[in-house]
Amino acid sequence: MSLRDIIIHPDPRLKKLCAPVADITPDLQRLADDMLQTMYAAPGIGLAAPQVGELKRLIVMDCVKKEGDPPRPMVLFNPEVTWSSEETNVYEEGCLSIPDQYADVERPAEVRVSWIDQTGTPQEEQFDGLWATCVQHEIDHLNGKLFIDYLRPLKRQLITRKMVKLKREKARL
Ligand code: K1U
Ligand code: ZN
Repeated sequence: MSLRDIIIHPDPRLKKLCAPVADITPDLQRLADDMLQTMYAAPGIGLAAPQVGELKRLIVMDCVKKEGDPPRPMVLFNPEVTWSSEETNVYEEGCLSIPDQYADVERPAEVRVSWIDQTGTPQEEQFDGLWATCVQHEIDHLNGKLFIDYLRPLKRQLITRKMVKLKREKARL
């Protein structure tokens, strides 16, 4: 297993539609393991393949919050929202590709999601709370959408300018 570099916005790879995965090959299983390790190290509660430069429909997440509760690392290939609740939730979201920036985003409070797991088995589950927010945030990444795309243009531009400055400073080091 190895840590992958997380791509920082703005970057054209974060705006692309990712391709579905055909078979769960050993290379894809390794990518999923690397992504989980990268997510836990960041630390984060989710990560999508395009954030590490792989334009494939793969996300990982673990939204277990309570200290002492066992971790629940999840690997989702080709995740699809099959049902969304009318009821919505507002959650202050962050993104590992947009460090230190947070904003309220409104999304369906509950979603049902189908996917293929790491063994190639189809799965379907209903998510609520932080899990629902996170899985929608990660699936958005697979469609080239970032949480700042839900914000007013002025706020989005402000955050993007801050990220351009951050990337320039990092490149100088
Ligand atoms: O996709 C990502 O960039 C990961 C992102 C997921 C996410 C966070 C909040 C709402 C929706 C989706 C993160 O993990 S940002 C870091 C974060 O939220 C966190 C980090 C440490 C402990 C708890 C949360
Ligand atoms: Zn994100």
